[in-house]
Amino acid sequence: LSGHAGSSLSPEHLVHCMLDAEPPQIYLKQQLNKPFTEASMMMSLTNLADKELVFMISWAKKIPGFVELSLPLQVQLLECCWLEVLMLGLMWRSVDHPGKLIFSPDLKLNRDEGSCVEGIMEIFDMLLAGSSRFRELRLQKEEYVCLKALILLNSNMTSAETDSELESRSKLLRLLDSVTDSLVWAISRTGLSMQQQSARLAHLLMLLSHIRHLSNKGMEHLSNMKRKNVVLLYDLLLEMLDANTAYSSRMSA
Ligand code: AOE
Repeated sequence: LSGHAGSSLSPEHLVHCMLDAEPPQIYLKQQLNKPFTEASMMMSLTNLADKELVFMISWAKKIPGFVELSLPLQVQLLECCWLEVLMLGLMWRSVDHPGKLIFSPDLKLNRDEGSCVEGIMEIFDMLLAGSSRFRELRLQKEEYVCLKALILLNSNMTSAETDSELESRSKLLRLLDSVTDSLVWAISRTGLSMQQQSARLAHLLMLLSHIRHLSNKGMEHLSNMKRKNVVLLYDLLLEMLDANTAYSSRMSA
């Protein structure tokens, strides 16, 4: 029997599937007049994230073995990791644009543009630092798709397990192993010495802890934004009435 999860996918084939599962580029198609206000920037970002989350669900389902996990586990994994996955995607899109965050082809922001949203520059700086690190490491797309799947599959390692979830959990662990094999395979293509390959694996995996930290900071920031809702909602309503742009009700719920 092969050691790979669910099926007998080779590491190379799994990487191929994950490349195929990549979500499309998203355009905002709403040209808000710069300069941004706090409300208009948050509205654009929320609008973008809303669209991305729809594609994220399709992405997850295309990762071989994911839909074989129990539905509650699938939901739990996505709930835990969505901001990390968005952030890794953002860093990847920004990797060739030092000092800029490429949220979408029509929403490219530099750190100073974050000054209109309270507390966002600190997050921008951490995102830019992550992106620089990937640039420094010359992250390959094959490695990137493995890291993103690892974030998804590793996101709820701390959550309590029940007996009914034991089977799903062992499936999950096998899936994690096969994505890890894929990452090792992707690294092996770089033509580095064995020792350098091990060091690269360590560096890439250590970046995941930075991304988890960033996601926690981002969540904190988002909930602070939500607390300021009274002000924000008023501004949002004003702008909506003015520009007639659609926005998600989630931020104001
Ligand atoms: C990062 C990458 C990206 O592609 C888009 C965005 C947009 C907003 C950004 C964030 C980011 C980076 C961190 C920022 C944040 C705004 C403030 C924060 C800069 O500091 C994120 C906008 C998020 C809008 C909230 C949407 C609600 C999502 C709820 C998700 C959920 O509850 N479930 C169950 C997940 C469903 C899984 C698919």
